[in-house]
Amino acid sequence: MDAITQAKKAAGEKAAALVQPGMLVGLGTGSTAYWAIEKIGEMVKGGLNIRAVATSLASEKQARELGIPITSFSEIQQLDIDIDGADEVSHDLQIIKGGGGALLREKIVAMASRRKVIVADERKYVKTLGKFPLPIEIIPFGWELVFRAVQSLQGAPTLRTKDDKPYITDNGNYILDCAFGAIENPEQLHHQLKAITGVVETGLFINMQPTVIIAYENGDVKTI
Ligand code: ABF
Repeated sequence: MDAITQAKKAAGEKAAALVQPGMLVGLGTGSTAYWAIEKIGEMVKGGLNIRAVATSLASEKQARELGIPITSFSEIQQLDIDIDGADEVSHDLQIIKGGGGALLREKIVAMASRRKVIVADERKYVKTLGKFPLPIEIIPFGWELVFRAVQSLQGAPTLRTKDDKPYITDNGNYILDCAFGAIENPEQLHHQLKAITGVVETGLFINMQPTVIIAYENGDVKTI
């Protein structure tokens, strides 16, 4: 296992250790959250009694295969803890997510969680957001209008594709990856984007006061 994967695994497992009996847990998406779900699966096999809501069909499949009981917001009102990855985490704990295409369900789950835990390897921990192109989820109808509106905000958008066709999210929407460059005021940009008709959600997770677990290739794991 290479050093980055070992770091992701360490971060995911440290987050999983925060899960207590009886908790309602949000399960994130991506290769770091993957390790938290694996560890939680082991804990469930060992008798831990929890229920979970997954942030993607992929994470739900992984959880079910591990025997993690899955619930939904038709049965519960709030989650106790959400463990998820990130594409960038700024030093003032603002976050870009969505590289994995799951930003909408991730934000719904995060907003429904009392405690948000972000797990990431050191490469994701940055001074200022924006080196990673900001993903935004948009409605397919009239996507070209949203594309042009993002261009007018200097967002240099790209329609995300898969197998030469538009990438379709678990919710049936498209994603624009927007290269704004350094994002000095993420909250302002988030609201500017949300004001565009056809934008469903942005990958800017702002002012969520997350617990952030950063794992380093040298084996250190830091909780912020
Ligand atoms: C998901 O995890 C996405 O929001 C984010 O893009 C991704 C990070 O991926 P990884 O953990 O695989 O680096 O939450």
